[in-house]
Amino acid sequence: MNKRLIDWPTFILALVILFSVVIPLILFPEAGASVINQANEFVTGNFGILYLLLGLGVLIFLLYVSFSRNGNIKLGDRNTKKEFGTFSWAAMLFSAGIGSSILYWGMIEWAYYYEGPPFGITPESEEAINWAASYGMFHWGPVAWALYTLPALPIAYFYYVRKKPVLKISEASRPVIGKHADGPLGTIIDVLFIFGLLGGAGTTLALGTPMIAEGVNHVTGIPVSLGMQAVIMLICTAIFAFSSYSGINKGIKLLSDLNIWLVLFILAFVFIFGPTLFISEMTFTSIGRIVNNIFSMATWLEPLASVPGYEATNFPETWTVFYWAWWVVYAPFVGLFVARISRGRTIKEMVLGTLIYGTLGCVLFFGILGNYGLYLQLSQSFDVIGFMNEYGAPAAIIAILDQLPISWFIIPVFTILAIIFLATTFDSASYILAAVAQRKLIGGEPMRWHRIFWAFMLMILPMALMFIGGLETLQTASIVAGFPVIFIMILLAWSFMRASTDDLKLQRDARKPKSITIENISRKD
Ligand code: NM2
Repeated sequence: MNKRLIDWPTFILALVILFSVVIPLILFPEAGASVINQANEFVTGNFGILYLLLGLGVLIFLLYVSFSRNGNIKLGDRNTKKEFGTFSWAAMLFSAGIGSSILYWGMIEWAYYYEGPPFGITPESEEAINWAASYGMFHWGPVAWALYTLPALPIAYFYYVRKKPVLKISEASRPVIGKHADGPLGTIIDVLFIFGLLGGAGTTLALGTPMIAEGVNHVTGIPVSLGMQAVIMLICTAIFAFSSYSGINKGIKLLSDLNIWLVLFILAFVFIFGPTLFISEMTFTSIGRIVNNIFSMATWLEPLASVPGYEATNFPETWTVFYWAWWVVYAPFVGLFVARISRGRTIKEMVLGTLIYGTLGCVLFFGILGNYGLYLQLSQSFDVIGFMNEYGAPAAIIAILDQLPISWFIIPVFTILAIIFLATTFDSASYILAAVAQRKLIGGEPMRWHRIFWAFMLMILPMALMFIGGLETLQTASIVAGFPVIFIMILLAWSFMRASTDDLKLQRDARKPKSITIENISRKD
Protein backbone atom coordinates (compact mmCIF):
# COMPACT_ATOMS: atom_id res chain seq x y z
CA MET A 1 0.00 0.00 0.00
CA ASN A 2 1.43 3.31 -1.04
CA LYS A 3 0.19 6.15 1.14
CA ARG A 4 1.80 8.77 -1.04
CA LEU A 5 -0.62 7.96 -3.84
CA ILE A 6 -3.60 9.14 -1.79
CA ASP A 7 -4.83 12.67 -2.35
CA TRP A 8 -5.00 13.43 1.37
CA PRO A 9 -6.80 16.83 1.29
CA THR A 10 -9.62 15.35 -0.83
CA PHE A 11 -9.72 12.12 1.14
CA ILE A 12 -9.83 13.79 4.55
CA LEU A 13 -12.20 16.62 3.63
CA ALA A 14 -14.68 14.16 2.08
CA LEU A 15 -14.66 12.04 5.23
CA VAL A 16 -14.97 15.08 7.49
CA ILE A 17 -18.07 16.20 5.59
CA LEU A 18 -19.53 12.71 5.56
CA PHE A 19 -19.15 12.30 9.30
CA SER A 20 -20.30 15.81 10.06
CA VAL A 21 -23.60 14.81 8.44
CA VAL A 22 -23.84 11.28 9.84
CA ILE A 23 -22.97 12.08 13.47
CA PRO A 24 -25.54 14.87 14.06
CA LEU A 25 -28.16 12.75 12.30
CA ILE A 26 -27.47 9.93 14.73
CA LEU A 27 -27.44 12.24 17.74
CA PHE A 28 -30.47 14.37 16.78
CA PRO A 29 -32.52 12.27 14.38
CA GLU A 30 -35.70 14.34 14.43
CA ALA A 31 -34.09 17.74 14.07
CA GLY A 32 -31.77 16.25 11.43
CA ALA A 33 -34.67 14.85 9.41
CA SER A 34 -36.48 18.17 9.51
CA VAL A 35 -33.38 20.11 8.35
CA ILE A 36 -32.93 17.71 5.44
CA ASN A 37 -36.60 17.98 4.46
CA GLN A 38 -36.49 21.77 4.58
CA ALA A 39 -33.32 21.85 2.50
CA ASN A 40 -35.02 19.55 0.01
CA GLU A 41 -38.09 21.77 -0.26
CA PHE A 42 -35.93 24.87 -0.54
CA VAL A 43 -33.87 23.48 -3.42
CA THR A 44 -36.68 21.87 -5.41
CA GLY A 45 -39.14 24.72 -4.73
CA ASN A 46 -36.84 27.54 -5.75
CA PHE A 47 -34.29 26.08 -8.12
CA GLY A 48 -36.33 23.57 -10.06
CA ILE A 49 -35.96 25.75 -13.10
CA LEU A 50 -32.16 25.43 -12.93
CA TYR A 51 -32.38 21.66 -13.08
CA LEU A 52 -34.84 21.68 -15.97
CA LEU A 53 -32.76 24.20 -17.89
CA LEU A 54 -29.68 22.12 -17.32
CA GLY A 55 -31.36 18.93 -18.55
CA LEU A 56 -32.65 20.35 -21.79
CA GLY A 57 -29.53 22.46 -22.36
CA VAL A 58 -27.25 19.46 -21.96
CA LEU A 59 -29.23 17.32 -24.42
CA ILE A 60 -29.06 20.04 -27.06
CA PHE A 61 -25.38 20.62 -26.34
CA LEU A 62 -24.52 16.94 -26.75
CA LEU A 63 -26.37 16.62 -30.03
CA TYR A 64 -24.51 19.66 -31.26
CA VAL A 65 -21.12 18.28 -30.14
CA SER A 66 -21.73 14.87 -31.70
CA PHE A 67 -22.33 16.32 -35.11
CA SER A 68 -19.61 18.94 -34.89
CA ARG A 69 -15.92 18.36 -35.68
CA ASN A 70 -15.23 17.89 -31.98
CA GLY A 71 -17.44 14.82 -32.11
CA ASN A 72 -15.12 13.10 -34.56
CA ILE A 73 -12.15 13.17 -32.23
CA LYS A 74 -10.98 9.67 -31.38
CA LEU A 75 -10.31 8.75 -27.77
CA GLY A 76 -6.80 7.45 -28.28
CA ASP A 77 -4.15 7.34 -30.99
CA ARG A 78 -4.58 6.44 -34.64
CA ASN A 79 -4.16 2.71 -34.07
CA THR A 80 -5.81 2.43 -30.66
CA LYS A 81 -8.35 -0.39 -30.74
CA LYS A 82 -11.65 -0.28 -28.86
CA GLU A 83 -10.96 -1.70 -25.41
CA PHE A 84 -14.37 -3.37 -25.10
CA GLY A 85 -16.78 -4.75 -27.67
CA THR A 86 -20.04 -2.84 -28.03
CA PHE A 87 -22.14 -5.40 -26.15
CA SER A 88 -19.88 -5.42 -23.09
CA TRP A 89 -19.47 -1.67 -23.32
CA ALA A 90 -23.21 -1.03 -23.37
CA ALA A 91 -23.77 -3.66 -20.65
CA MET A 92 -21.16 -2.12 -18.39
CA LEU A 93 -22.34 1.39 -18.93
CA PHE A 94 -25.96 0.43 -18.28
CA SER A 95 -25.10 -1.66 -15.25
CA ALA A 96 -22.93 1.08 -13.78
CA GLY A 97 -25.33 3.93 -14.36
CA ILE A 98 -28.52 2.09 -13.56
CA GLY A 99 -29.03 0.29 -10.30
CA SER A 100 -31.79 -1.52 -8.52
CA SER A 101 -33.94 1.61 -8.68
CA ILE A 102 -35.03 0.78 -12.21
CA LEU A 103 -36.64 -2.38 -10.92
CA TYR A 104 -38.38 -0.33 -8.26
CA TRP A 105 -39.61 2.58 -10.35
CA GLY A 106 -39.97 0.58 -13.55
CA MET A 107 -42.55 -1.57 -11.79
CA ILE A 108 -44.43 1.04 -9.82
CA GLU A 109 -43.86 4.60 -11.04
CA TRP A 110 -47.00 4.51 -13.22
CA ALA A 111 -49.15 3.95 -10.11
CA TYR A 112 -48.15 7.33 -8.69
CA TYR A 113 -48.94 9.11 -11.95
CA TYR A 114 -52.22 7.29 -12.36
CA GLU A 115 -53.30 8.66 -9.01
CA GLY A 116 -51.53 12.03 -9.28
CA PRO A 117 -51.14 12.94 -12.97
CA PRO A 118 -49.34 15.99 -14.38
CA PHE A 119 -50.76 18.98 -16.31
CA GLY A 120 -53.88 19.27 -14.14
CA ILE A 121 -55.36 16.06 -15.60
CA THR A 122 -58.10 14.22 -13.67
CA PRO A 123 -56.66 11.32 -11.67
CA GLU A 124 -57.46 7.83 -12.94
CA SER A 125 -58.89 9.18 -16.21
CA GLU A 126 -57.91 7.82 -19.63
CA GLU A 127 -55.54 10.77 -20.08
CA ALA A 128 -54.00 9.95 -16.72
CA ILE A 129 -53.46 6.35 -17.85
CA ASN A 130 -51.67 7.46 -21.01
CA TRP A 131 -49.41 9.85 -19.14
CA ALA A 132 -48.83 7.27 -16.41
CA ALA A 133 -47.41 4.89 -19.01
CA SER A 134 -45.18 7.59 -20.54
CA TYR A 135 -43.84 9.78 -17.76
CA GLY A 136 -41.62 7.17 -16.13
CA MET A 137 -39.95 6.50 -19.50
CA PHE A 138 -39.37 10.20 -19.90
CA HIS A 139 -37.74 10.45 -16.47
CA TRP A 140 -35.34 7.70 -17.55
CA GLY A 141 -35.08 8.89 -21.16
CA PRO A 142 -32.82 11.01 -23.37
CA VAL A 143 -32.68 14.13 -21.18
CA ALA A 144 -31.67 12.04 -18.19
CA TRP A 145 -29.08 10.12 -20.20
CA ALA A 146 -27.71 13.38 -21.55
CA LEU A 147 -27.01 14.44 -17.96
CA TYR A 148 -25.09 11.18 -17.52
CA THR A 149 -23.09 11.59 -20.69
CA LEU A 150 -21.89 15.15 -20.36
CA PRO A 151 -19.11 14.63 -17.80
CA ALA A 152 -17.70 11.75 -19.85
CA LEU A 153 -16.63 14.22 -22.55
CA PRO A 154 -13.93 16.21 -20.75
CA ILE A 155 -12.87 13.26 -18.61
CA ALA A 156 -12.37 10.88 -21.52
CA TYR A 157 -10.70 13.65 -23.47
CA PHE A 158 -8.07 14.31 -20.85
CA TYR A 159 -7.51 10.69 -20.09
CA TYR A 160 -7.13 9.34 -23.63
CA VAL A 161 -6.33 12.32 -25.80
CA ARG A 162 -4.18 14.45 -23.51
CA LYS A 163 -3.06 11.32 -21.67
CA LYS A 164 -3.22 12.53 -18.10
CA PRO A 165 -3.25 9.43 -15.88
CA VAL A 166 -5.81 10.88 -13.49
CA LEU A 167 -9.53 10.19 -13.33
CA LYS A 168 -10.70 13.28 -11.48
CA ILE A 169 -13.35 15.92 -11.91
CA SER A 170 -10.89 18.64 -10.96
CA GLU A 171 -8.53 17.46 -13.70
CA ALA A 172 -11.33 17.64 -16.25
CA SER A 173 -11.99 21.26 -15.23
CA ARG A 174 -8.39 22.34 -15.81
CA PRO A 175 -8.91 24.13 -19.15
CA VAL A 176 -11.21 26.55 -17.37
CA ILE A 177 -9.78 26.77 -13.85
CA GLY A 178 -6.12 26.36 -14.88
CA LYS A 179 -3.60 25.69 -12.13
CA HIS A 180 -6.33 26.01 -9.48
CA ALA A 181 -7.11 22.40 -10.39
CA ASP A 182 -4.13 21.46 -8.21
CA GLY A 183 -5.11 23.78 -5.36
CA PRO A 184 -8.03 24.20 -2.95
CA LEU A 185 -10.55 24.87 -5.74
CA GLY A 186 -9.72 21.51 -7.34
CA THR A 187 -10.08 19.78 -3.99
CA ILE A 188 -13.45 21.44 -3.36
CA ILE A 189 -14.72 20.31 -6.77
CA ASP A 190 -13.68 16.71 -6.10
CA VAL A 191 -15.11 16.75 -2.60
CA LEU A 192 -18.45 18.17 -3.77
CA PHE A 193 -18.60 15.42 -6.34
CA ILE A 194 -17.83 12.73 -3.73
CA PHE A 195 -20.43 14.15 -1.39
CA GLY A 196 -23.05 14.32 -4.15
CA LEU A 197 -22.40 10.71 -5.12
CA LEU A 198 -22.68 9.54 -1.53
CA GLY A 199 -26.07 11.31 -1.43
CA GLY A 200 -27.20 9.71 -4.69
CA ALA A 201 -26.12 6.31 -3.44
CA GLY A 202 -28.10 6.99 -0.28
CA THR A 203 -31.26 7.52 -2.33
CA THR A 204 -30.62 4.27 -4.20
CA LEU A 205 -30.11 2.21 -1.06
CA ALA A 206 -33.07 3.77 0.70
CA LEU A 207 -35.30 2.54 -2.12
CA GLY A 208 -33.55 -0.72 -2.99
CA THR A 209 -33.13 -2.24 0.46
CA PRO A 210 -36.85 -2.40 1.40
CA MET A 211 -37.67 -3.92 -2.00
CA ILE A 212 -34.99 -6.61 -1.67
CA ALA A 213 -36.20 -7.19 1.89
CA GLU A 214 -39.77 -7.81 0.67
CA GLY A 215 -38.42 -10.25 -1.92
CA VAL A 216 -36.42 -12.11 0.72
CA ASN A 217 -39.45 -12.13 3.00
CA HIS A 218 -41.61 -13.59 0.26
CA VAL A 219 -39.13 -16.36 -0.47
CA THR A 220 -37.98 -17.26 3.04
CA GLY A 221 -40.77 -16.04 5.28
CA ILE A 222 -38.26 -14.07 7.42
CA PRO A 223 -40.13 -10.96 8.59
CA VAL A 224 -38.88 -7.61 7.32
CA SER A 225 -37.08 -5.89 10.20
CA LEU A 226 -34.27 -3.42 10.71
CA GLY A 227 -31.83 -6.19 11.46
CA MET A 228 -32.82 -8.09 8.33
CA GLN A 229 -32.40 -4.97 6.18
CA ALA A 230 -29.00 -4.32 7.77
CA VAL A 231 -27.91 -7.86 6.90
CA ILE A 232 -29.08 -7.28 3.31
CA MET A 233 -27.04 -4.10 3.12
CA LEU A 234 -23.98 -5.89 4.47
CA ILE A 235 -24.32 -8.77 2.00
CA CYS A 236 -24.65 -6.28 -0.87
CA THR A 237 -21.59 -4.42 0.38
CA ALA A 238 -19.59 -7.62 0.57
CA ILE A 239 -20.54 -8.44 -3.03
CA PHE A 240 -19.72 -5.08 -4.52
CA ALA A 241 -16.60 -4.60 -2.39
CA PHE A 242 -15.33 -7.91 -3.72
CA SER A 243 -16.24 -7.07 -7.29
CA SER A 244 -14.60 -3.66 -7.03
CA TYR A 245 -11.51 -5.25 -5.47
CA SER A 246 -11.15 -7.67 -8.34
CA GLY A 247 -11.24 -4.81 -10.87
CA ILE A 248 -12.81 -3.63 -14.08
CA ASN A 249 -11.72 -6.52 -16.26
CA LYS A 250 -12.78 -9.22 -13.83
CA GLY A 251 -15.47 -8.69 -11.18
CA ILE A 252 -17.09 -5.58 -12.58
CA LYS A 253 -17.28 -6.97 -16.11
CA LEU A 254 -18.45 -10.39 -14.96
CA LEU A 255 -21.24 -9.03 -12.77
CA SER A 256 -22.36 -6.64 -15.52
CA ASP A 257 -22.62 -9.44 -18.06
CA LEU A 258 -24.52 -11.62 -15.60
CA ASN A 259 -26.74 -8.67 -14.81
CA ILE A 260 -27.68 -8.16 -18.44
CA TRP A 261 -28.52 -11.85 -18.99
CA LEU A 262 -30.75 -11.96 -15.92
CA VAL A 263 -32.43 -8.73 -17.00
CA LEU A 264 -33.10 -10.11 -20.46
CA PHE A 265 -34.58 -13.23 -18.91
CA ILE A 266 -36.94 -11.35 -16.57
CA LEU A 267 -38.02 -8.87 -19.24
CA ALA A 268 -38.61 -11.59 -21.81
CA PHE A 269 -40.58 -13.65 -19.29
CA VAL A 270 -42.90 -10.82 -18.30
CA PHE A 271 -43.31 -9.81 -21.92
CA ILE A 272 -44.22 -13.31 -23.09
CA PHE A 273 -46.34 -14.42 -20.13
CA GLY A 274 -47.82 -10.99 -19.47
CA PRO A 275 -50.27 -9.14 -21.76
CA THR A 276 -47.89 -9.04 -24.76
CA LEU A 277 -50.15 -7.04 -27.06
CA PHE A 278 -51.02 -4.42 -24.43
CA ILE A 279 -47.34 -4.07 -23.45
CA SER A 280 -46.19 -3.67 -27.07
CA GLU A 281 -48.89 -1.18 -28.02
CA MET A 282 -48.68 0.87 -24.86
CA THR A 283 -44.87 1.08 -25.08
CA PHE A 284 -44.97 2.11 -28.70
CA THR A 285 -47.70 4.66 -28.08
CA SER A 286 -45.83 6.06 -25.09
CA ILE A 287 -42.67 6.55 -27.15
CA GLY A 288 -44.73 8.58 -29.61
CA ARG A 289 -46.29 10.60 -26.80
CA ILE A 290 -42.86 11.43 -25.39
CA VAL A 291 -41.40 12.39 -28.77
CA ASN A 292 -44.42 14.60 -29.36
CA ASN A 293 -44.32 16.25 -25.96
CA ILE A 294 -40.68 16.16 -24.98
CA PHE A 295 -40.34 19.94 -24.77
CA SER A 296 -43.48 20.36 -22.68
CA MET A 297 -42.38 17.61 -20.33
CA ALA A 298 -38.82 18.88 -20.06
CA THR A 299 -39.95 22.42 -19.23
CA TRP A 300 -43.12 21.94 -17.16
CA LEU A 301 -42.71 23.63 -13.80
CA GLU A 302 -46.35 24.20 -12.83
CA PRO A 303 -45.84 27.98 -12.72
CA LEU A 304 -49.35 28.55 -11.35
CA ALA A 305 -48.22 26.92 -8.11
CA SER A 306 -46.89 30.24 -6.86
CA VAL A 307 -50.26 31.98 -7.38
CA PRO A 308 -52.08 32.26 -4.02
CA GLY A 309 -55.10 30.00 -3.81
CA TYR A 310 -54.03 27.69 -6.64
CA GLU A 311 -54.11 24.05 -5.64
CA ALA A 312 -50.66 22.88 -6.65
CA THR A 313 -49.87 19.25 -7.38
CA ASN A 314 -46.12 19.75 -6.83
CA PHE A 315 -45.62 17.18 -9.58
CA PRO A 316 -42.53 18.87 -11.07
CA GLU A 317 -40.74 19.17 -7.71
CA THR A 318 -41.67 15.70 -6.58
CA TRP A 319 -40.77 14.03 -9.85
CA THR A 320 -38.93 15.78 -12.68
CA VAL A 321 -36.75 18.02 -10.52
CA PHE A 322 -36.12 15.22 -8.05
CA TYR A 323 -35.12 12.92 -10.92
CA TRP A 324 -32.83 15.39 -12.66
CA ALA A 325 -31.13 16.06 -9.31
CA TRP A 326 -30.66 12.35 -8.78
CA TRP A 327 -29.22 11.82 -12.27
CA VAL A 328 -26.97 14.85 -11.80
CA VAL A 329 -25.32 13.54 -8.62
CA TYR A 330 -24.56 10.27 -10.31
CA ALA A 331 -23.46 11.93 -13.56
CA PRO A 332 -19.79 12.73 -12.84
CA PHE A 333 -19.32 9.19 -11.57
CA VAL A 334 -20.99 7.63 -14.61
CA GLY A 335 -18.99 10.06 -16.76
CA LEU A 336 -15.76 8.89 -15.15
CA PHE A 337 -16.78 5.31 -15.64
CA VAL A 338 -17.97 5.71 -19.23
CA ALA A 339 -14.77 7.58 -20.00
CA ARG A 340 -12.69 4.79 -18.48
CA ILE A 341 -14.29 2.12 -20.69
CA SER A 342 -14.46 4.13 -23.93
CA ARG A 343 -10.88 3.97 -25.16
CA GLY A 344 -10.74 3.70 -28.96
CA ARG A 345 -14.22 5.18 -29.59
CA THR A 346 -14.87 8.60 -31.05
CA ILE A 347 -16.61 11.24 -28.96
CA LYS A 348 -19.65 10.90 -31.20
CA GLU A 349 -19.77 7.11 -30.74
CA MET A 350 -19.47 7.51 -27.00
CA VAL A 351 -22.17 10.18 -26.76
CA LEU A 352 -24.72 8.69 -29.13
CA GLY A 353 -24.04 5.18 -27.79
CA THR A 354 -24.76 6.27 -24.24
CA LEU A 355 -27.87 8.24 -25.20
CA ILE A 356 -29.32 5.53 -27.41
CA TYR A 357 -28.46 2.33 -25.52
CA GLY A 358 -29.21 3.96 -22.19
CA THR A 359 -32.62 5.22 -23.26
CA LEU A 360 -33.53 1.98 -25.03
CA GLY A 361 -32.66 -0.06 -21.98
CA CYS A 362 -34.85 2.07 -19.74
CA VAL A 363 -37.74 2.03 -22.25
CA LEU A 364 -37.70 -1.78 -22.09
CA PHE A 365 -37.96 -1.81 -18.30
CA PHE A 366 -40.71 0.76 -18.05
CA GLY A 367 -42.53 -0.56 -21.08
CA ILE A 368 -42.56 -4.19 -19.96
CA LEU A 369 -42.59 -4.12 -16.16
CA GLY A 370 -44.65 -0.96 -15.77
CA ASN A 371 -47.28 -1.82 -18.35
CA TYR A 372 -47.68 -5.28 -16.86
CA GLY A 373 -48.67 -3.72 -13.52
CA LEU A 374 -50.85 -1.15 -15.25
CA TYR A 375 -52.65 -3.92 -17.11
CA LEU A 376 -53.33 -5.80 -13.89
CA GLN A 377 -54.88 -2.64 -12.47
CA LEU A 378 -56.97 -1.74 -15.51
CA SER A 379 -58.20 -5.26 -16.15
CA GLN A 380 -59.08 -5.47 -12.44
CA SER A 381 -57.20 -8.72 -12.08
CA PHE A 382 -55.17 -7.23 -9.24
CA ASP A 383 -55.73 -3.94 -7.44
CA VAL A 384 -52.14 -2.68 -7.41
CA ILE A 385 -53.08 0.79 -6.17
CA GLY A 386 -55.20 -0.52 -3.29
CA PHE A 387 -52.43 -2.91 -2.29
CA MET A 388 -49.78 -0.20 -2.53
CA ASN A 389 -51.78 2.25 -0.44
CA GLU A 390 -52.17 -0.36 2.25
CA TYR A 391 -48.79 -2.12 2.31
CA GLY A 392 -46.41 0.30 0.59
CA ALA A 393 -44.65 0.30 -2.76
CA PRO A 394 -41.94 -2.35 -2.08
CA ALA A 395 -44.55 -4.93 -1.07
CA ALA A 396 -46.73 -3.96 -4.05
CA ILE A 397 -43.83 -4.63 -6.43
CA ILE A 398 -43.41 -8.17 -5.14
CA ALA A 399 -47.19 -8.66 -5.18
CA ILE A 400 -47.32 -7.67 -8.88
CA LEU A 401 -44.66 -10.29 -9.65
CA ASP A 402 -46.65 -12.79 -7.66
CA GLN A 403 -49.39 -12.59 -10.32
CA LEU A 404 -47.03 -14.15 -12.90
CA PRO A 405 -46.89 -17.88 -13.63
CA ILE A 406 -44.15 -19.75 -11.70
CA SER A 407 -43.80 -16.74 -9.43
CA TRP A 408 -42.09 -19.01 -6.86
CA PHE A 409 -39.17 -18.97 -9.30
CA ILE A 410 -39.50 -15.44 -10.71
CA ILE A 411 -39.53 -13.64 -7.35
CA PRO A 412 -36.18 -15.08 -6.14
CA VAL A 413 -34.63 -14.35 -9.56
CA PHE A 414 -35.96 -10.79 -9.38
CA THR A 415 -34.57 -10.38 -5.86
CA ILE A 416 -31.14 -11.68 -6.86
CA LEU A 417 -31.24 -9.39 -9.87
CA ALA A 418 -31.97 -6.42 -7.61
CA ILE A 419 -28.94 -7.29 -5.48
CA ILE A 420 -26.68 -7.66 -8.52
CA PHE A 421 -28.03 -4.46 -10.05
CA LEU A 422 -27.24 -2.62 -6.86
CA ALA A 423 -23.82 -4.22 -6.67
CA THR A 424 -22.91 -3.33 -10.26
CA THR A 425 -23.58 0.33 -9.55
CA PHE A 426 -21.82 0.38 -6.23
CA ASP A 427 -18.73 -1.55 -7.32
CA SER A 428 -18.03 0.98 -10.03
CA ALA A 429 -18.93 3.83 -7.65
CA SER A 430 -16.40 2.69 -5.07
CA TYR A 431 -13.83 2.18 -7.83
CA ILE A 432 -14.37 5.73 -9.05
CA LEU A 433 -14.44 7.26 -5.56
CA ALA A 434 -11.05 5.68 -4.96
CA ALA A 435 -9.77 7.05 -8.28
CA VAL A 436 -10.87 10.57 -7.36
CA ALA A 437 -9.33 10.46 -3.90
CA GLN A 438 -6.02 9.34 -5.39
CA ARG A 439 -3.30 11.53 -6.86
CA LYS A 440 -2.28 9.04 -9.49
CA LEU A 441 -3.51 5.70 -10.79
CA ILE A 442 -1.20 2.74 -11.12
CA GLY A 443 -1.67 0.85 -14.38
CA GLY A 444 -4.88 2.82 -14.91
CA GLU A 445 -6.40 1.59 -11.64
CA PRO A 446 -6.87 2.97 -8.15
CA MET A 447 -5.35 0.92 -5.33
CA ARG A 448 -7.31 -2.14 -4.21
CA TRP A 449 -7.55 -1.46 -0.48
CA HIS A 450 -8.66 2.05 -1.35
CA ARG A 451 -11.55 0.71 -3.45
CA ILE A 452 -12.69 -1.50 -0.58
CA PHE A 453 -12.50 1.44 1.78
CA TRP A 454 -14.93 3.48 -0.34
CA ALA A 455 -17.21 0.51 -0.76
CA PHE A 456 -17.77 0.57 2.99
CA MET A 457 -18.07 4.35 3.09
CA LEU A 458 -20.93 4.15 0.58
CA MET A 459 -22.81 2.04 3.06
CA ILE A 460 -22.17 4.02 6.24
CA LEU A 461 -24.66 6.85 5.81
CA PRO A 462 -27.60 4.67 4.76
CA MET A 463 -26.85 2.18 7.51
CA ALA A 464 -26.69 4.89 10.17
CA LEU A 465 -29.90 6.45 8.91
CA MET A 466 -31.71 3.19 8.77
CA PHE A 467 -31.16 2.57 12.45
CA ILE A 468 -32.54 5.94 13.36
CA GLY A 469 -35.54 5.26 11.13
CA GLY A 470 -34.70 7.73 8.43
CA LEU A 471 -34.68 5.76 5.20
CA GLU A 472 -37.40 8.06 3.90
CA THR A 473 -35.35 11.13 4.70
CA LEU A 474 -32.50 9.56 2.83
CA GLN A 475 -34.56 9.28 -0.35
CA THR A 476 -34.11 13.02 -0.79
CA ALA A 477 -30.37 12.93 -0.05
CA SER A 478 -29.53 13.34 -3.75
CA ILE A 479 -31.15 16.70 -3.93
CA VAL A 480 -29.61 18.12 -0.83
CA ALA A 481 -26.11 16.78 -1.44
CA GLY A 482 -26.14 17.46 -5.13
CA PHE A 483 -27.05 21.08 -5.62
CA PRO A 484 -23.46 22.31 -6.23
CA VAL A 485 -22.97 19.58 -8.82
CA ILE A 486 -25.14 21.63 -11.23
CA PHE A 487 -22.34 24.15 -11.48
CA ILE A 488 -19.71 21.47 -11.87
CA MET A 489 -21.68 20.16 -14.86
CA ILE A 490 -21.55 23.54 -16.56
CA LEU A 491 -17.83 23.79 -15.85
CA LEU A 492 -17.27 20.39 -17.40
CA ALA A 493 -19.11 21.25 -20.63
CA TRP A 494 -17.13 24.45 -20.93
CA SER A 495 -13.82 22.67 -20.28
CA PHE A 496 -14.43 20.10 -22.96
CA MET A 497 -15.31 22.68 -25.60
CA ARG A 498 -12.36 24.84 -24.76
CA ALA A 499 -9.76 22.05 -24.75
CA SER A 500 -10.98 20.14 -27.78
CA THR A 501 -11.50 23.24 -29.88
CA ASP A 502 -7.99 24.49 -29.00
CA ASP A 503 -6.47 21.16 -29.93
CA LEU A 504 -8.40 20.95 -33.18
CA LYS A 505 -7.02 24.31 -34.19
CA LEU A 506 -3.53 22.96 -33.68
CA GLN A 507 -4.19 19.76 -35.53
CA ARG A 508 -3.94 19.84 -39.30
CA ASP A 509 -5.80 16.67 -40.20
CA ALA A 510 -8.83 18.06 -38.46
CA ARG A 511 -10.22 18.89 -41.86
CA LYS A 512 -10.89 15.23 -42.65
CA PRO A 513 -13.93 14.40 -40.53
CA LYS A 514 -14.70 10.63 -39.98
CA SER A 515 -12.30 10.11 -37.09
CA ILE A 516 -9.71 12.61 -35.94
CA THR A 517 -6.71 11.69 -33.84
CA ILE A 518 -4.97 14.39 -31.90
CA GLU A 519 -1.23 13.64 -31.87
CA ASN A 520 2.12 15.38 -31.65
CA ILE A 521 0.93 18.88 -31.07
CA SER A 522 2.50 21.19 -28.55
CA ARG A 523 0.31 22.85 -26.01
CA LYS A 524 0.96 25.32 -23.30
CA ASP A 525 -0.26 23.25 -20.32
N1 NM2 B 1 -30.75 7.10 -11.45
C1 NM2 B 1 -30.52 6.53 -12.75
O1 NM2 B 1 -30.40 3.67 -8.06
C2 NM2 B 1 -30.02 3.54 -9.20
O2 NM2 B 1 -30.59 2.78 -9.97
C3 NM2 B 1 -28.85 4.33 -9.62
C4 NM2 B 1 -30.48 6.11 -10.39
C5 NM2 B 1 -29.91 8.27 -11.28
C6 NM2 B 1 -32.13 7.53 -11.37
C7 NM2 B 1 -29.11 5.47 -10.49
